[in-house]
Amino acid sequence: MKVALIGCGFFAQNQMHAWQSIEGVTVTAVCDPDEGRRQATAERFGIARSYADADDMLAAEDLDIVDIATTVASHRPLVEAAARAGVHAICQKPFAETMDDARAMVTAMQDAGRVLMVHENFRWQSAVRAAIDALRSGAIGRPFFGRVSFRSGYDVFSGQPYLATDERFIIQDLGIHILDIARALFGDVTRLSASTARINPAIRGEDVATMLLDHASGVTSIVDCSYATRRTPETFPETLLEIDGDKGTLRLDAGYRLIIQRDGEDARDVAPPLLPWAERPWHNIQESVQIIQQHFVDCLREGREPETSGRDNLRTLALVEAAYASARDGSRIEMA
Ligand code: NAD
Ligand code: 89V
Repeated sequence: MKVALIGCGFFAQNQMHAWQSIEGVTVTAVCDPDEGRRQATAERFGIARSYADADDMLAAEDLDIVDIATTVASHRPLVEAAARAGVHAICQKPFAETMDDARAMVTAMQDAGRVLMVHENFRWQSAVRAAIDALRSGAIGRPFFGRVSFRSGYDVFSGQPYLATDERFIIQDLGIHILDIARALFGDVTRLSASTARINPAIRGEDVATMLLDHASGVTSIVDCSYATRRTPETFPETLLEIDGDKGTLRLDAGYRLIIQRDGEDARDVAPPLLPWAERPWHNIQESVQIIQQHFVDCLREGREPETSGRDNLRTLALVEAAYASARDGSRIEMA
C-alpha cells in the first residue's frame, strides 16, 4: 500500500516511524507548505518525493492512503481532496472544527467509496486496551460507575505552541481522547454536563474540565482532565481508570498497573513496550500510533470498518461540542 503524509510537523514524525514498521506499506511522498519541515521529514525517513501542496501531490502520485497529520483547520479541505482523488484517508483528531464539517467529511468519503478513519489513538494504548478487554469479558460483572481521569502538569506547550493560543484547549485537544475512552468502555452517552476552568494565566483556553456522563448502558461516568495538576508522580500521558461493577472493581493506576478485585485481587503490569524509535514518557502514545495505523491497514485489507471510523468519531466529537455548550451555560445536554 502506498501512503502519502500530509503535514510534516511535531506529531507526524511518530506516524512516519509507525508506517515504516508496518509490513506491506511504503510512504512514497510527503507534503507540507513549510519547506524546512517538509525537507527534514523527507530526509529523515528517506522519502524521494515531496510537495508543498496537497492537490499537486494527489494529482501526481498513485496512492492508496493519505495520512492527514495537520491541525484541525485544514482537515475538511484535505479529506475532501482525498475523496476527490479516490484515496483512503486517516485523519488526525480533533476530526473537525464543527459537526457540520465532520458530517460533510464522512459523506464525501462515503460517496467516493473510500474509507475514512480518525486517528483517535488513546483507546488503542495497550494499557487502556487491557482494561477495555477485561471489562468487555465481564471481569467485574455489569459496570455501573466509571472515572476516566487524565491529570498532569506536563508542559505540552513547548512541543505544540498552538495549544496555548487556541480559544479551545483541554476538551478539544485532550478531553476528546478521554471522552472517546469513556465511549469505548461504557458505550454511547445519553446526557452530559461539564464545567471548565483556566488555571494557567499564560494560555488562552481552558486547562481543566470535569464532565458527568450518563451512558445508554446505565453507567454513570466522570471524565476529568487537567493540565494544571502538579503532583508526584507526574503521570503524563497516562489515563487512569476506576470502574465499579456489580461483581468487582477495576483500576488502572499510575505506573500502568491494572488491578481487578473480585473474590481476591489480580494486579498486572500493563506498561507499554518502549518501541525502538520511541522515548519516555511519550512511548505510551507512540505505541498506540503504531497499533492504530496497523488497525487501519488491517481493516482496508479485510474490508472492515475501522473501530474509530469517521462515522464513529462523529459521536465523540458531539461530546466535545456538548461539553463546551454545557460549560458555557450550565445546561445538561441530551445527546441525540
Ligand atoms: P504541527 O503544527 O507541529 O504540524 C502541522 C503541520 O501541518 C505543519 O508543519 C504545517 O505546516 C502543516 N500543514 C498545515 N496545513 C497544511 C496543508 N494544507 N497541507 C500540508 N501541510 C499542512 O502540529 P502537530 O502538533 O503535529 O499536530 C498535528 C495534529 O496532530 C493536530 O490535530 C493535533 O491535535 C494532533 N496530535 C495528536 C496527538 C495524538 O496522540 N493523537 C498528539 C499530538 C498532536
Ligand atoms: O494527544 C494529543 O493530541 C496531544 C496531547 C497528548 C499532548 O494532549 O496534544
